[in-house]
Amino acid sequence: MCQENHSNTSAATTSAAAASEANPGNARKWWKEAVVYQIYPRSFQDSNGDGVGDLRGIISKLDYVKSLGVDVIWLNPIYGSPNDDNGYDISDYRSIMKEFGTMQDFDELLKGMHARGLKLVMDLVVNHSSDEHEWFKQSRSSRDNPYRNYYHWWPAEKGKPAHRWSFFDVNGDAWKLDEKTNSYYLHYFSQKQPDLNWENPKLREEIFSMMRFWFDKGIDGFRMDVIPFISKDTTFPPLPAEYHGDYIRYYANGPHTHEYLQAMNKEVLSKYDVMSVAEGIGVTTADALNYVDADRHELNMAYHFDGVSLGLLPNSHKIPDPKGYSLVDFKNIYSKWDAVFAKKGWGTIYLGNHDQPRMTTRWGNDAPQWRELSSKMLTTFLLTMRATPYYYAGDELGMTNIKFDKIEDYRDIESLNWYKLEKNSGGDVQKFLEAQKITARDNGRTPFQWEGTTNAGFTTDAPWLKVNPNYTTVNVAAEEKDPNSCLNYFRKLVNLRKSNSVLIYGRYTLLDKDNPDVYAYTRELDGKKILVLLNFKDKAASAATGLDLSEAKVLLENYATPPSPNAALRPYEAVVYEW
Ligand code: TEU
Ligand code: CA
Repeated sequence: MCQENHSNTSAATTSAAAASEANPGNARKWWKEAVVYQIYPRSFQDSNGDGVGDLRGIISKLDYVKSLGVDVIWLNPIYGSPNDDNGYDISDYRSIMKEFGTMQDFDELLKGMHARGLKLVMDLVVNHSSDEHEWFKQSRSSRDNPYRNYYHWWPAEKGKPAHRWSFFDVNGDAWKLDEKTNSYYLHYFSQKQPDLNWENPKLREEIFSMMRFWFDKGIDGFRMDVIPFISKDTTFPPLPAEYHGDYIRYYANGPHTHEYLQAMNKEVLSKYDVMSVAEGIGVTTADALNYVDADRHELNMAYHFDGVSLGLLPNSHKIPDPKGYSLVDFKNIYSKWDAVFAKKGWGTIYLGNHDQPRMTTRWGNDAPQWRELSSKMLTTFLLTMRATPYYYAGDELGMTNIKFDKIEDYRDIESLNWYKLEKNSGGDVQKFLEAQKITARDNGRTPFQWEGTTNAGFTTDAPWLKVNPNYTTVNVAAEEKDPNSCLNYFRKLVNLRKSNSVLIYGRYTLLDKDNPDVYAYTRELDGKKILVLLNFKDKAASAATGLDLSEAKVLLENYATPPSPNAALRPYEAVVYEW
């Protein structure tokens, strides 16, 4: 639900609107024209009845994925891992996690994707490895082991190193004392995810060699996990005052990040026709082009966190603001990011992924009467902006948060450790659990809902994470039969985007910027003009676009009956006009 809240960033919108006098001639690339569909392998389809999704399960669903009209599949990590963080703790970068299958299964999956004209982007998780990786086993065994400097160590006799904040540690402490060599090692994430030392050229070469291994197998790109964090000032000074306690910003501004990414591009990426996208944590509009300006020969795209962080209380464990979020702020954020890439670089756009709750719950309205309409409205936003859409599997069905009541139902280390941290520090665990119903990552990781049968057709065994009870109505089988379903709306919208390059490359202009209910914007290219109207509220609302729509043509609309051009928009109404 969103709440009116006039922010003081309207000036930014004006400059953003002015600045987005885009150079529609941005160089055309396949990855700019693609729709990316993200599959969380653990939750997509279980082929062998162990309750965990796997590669053969994905193989069995490739025709479904193809039927969506998408072009690229982003697969979350499938490498050898003890799954402390569901595969984001890699113990063998050149093998397939045993729960997910074998390298032969992978080869068949890749072949099946390519045979259908689908590209595969894998997850590159190289800020850290698992503590069960051979490198770390060697590194921690002695101070003079050849692998010692593959990680960041601090000899205990020098005293405790300056504080570093950890995302997942139950004490928020990113330094762990390792008895064997009486030294601390650094882990921005869990204790089982030690940070790799990118200042070591041997480690960099190991990573580049591993990347070549996968590119030589034929994959089409990498999504790069927390890649802005890879370079560290290894003197580990106290957090510089100018960061005002913002560790994430400090982590993202390491001394050699861009040097290493330029080396990665020169030595690996530039040798293949592949795409690269940074998980741009800690990256702001001020430094985004440093990563994706094509003239810098680093990466192609980055995704930001400004949008998905909106409406959360600051310095909290993702506690939603009781006032909800301001649509005016939402519009400003996505408008300013469009302006960043008006002339150089290229943007991405997403609302859902494996780290996010379901977009319909977080940004729309998952009440039964509004679920479908608001889901289609949000999908319209994602597929009509000037950026490559990263669309999360299940959102095409209008899947929603499962909203667990008990901590015992959670599996995500983030929720489990934050709960312990709250409990140990005397925090309000009930308030935390209430907030997790809206923002916890596990809400986006519940099994994909294929059918209205047991476990939604995801598995024949007990699923690793509970299935949302609404699977009986929210599922592929039911939605295939309904021409007005979220699923079929998604297909129409993908087709609309891909058959109208104005929706890909066209200049974006925000209209009626202070409207607290409606997001209105135009896209223009070579004389083609599109108007998108999105009512983000559960009530009628109008937009002052200043445009004469009497001759406008409705290209797509999320209600069964056509809109009245001069009447107010109906609740959660989305309309795409050509005018
Ligand atoms: O995410 C980075 C990250 O910080 C997220 O965990 C997210 O910002 C966090 O949930 C905010 O509370 C990447 C991966 O996408 C995530 O799944 C991993 O857990 C993390 O890195 C460590 O690899
Ligand atoms: Ca399985």
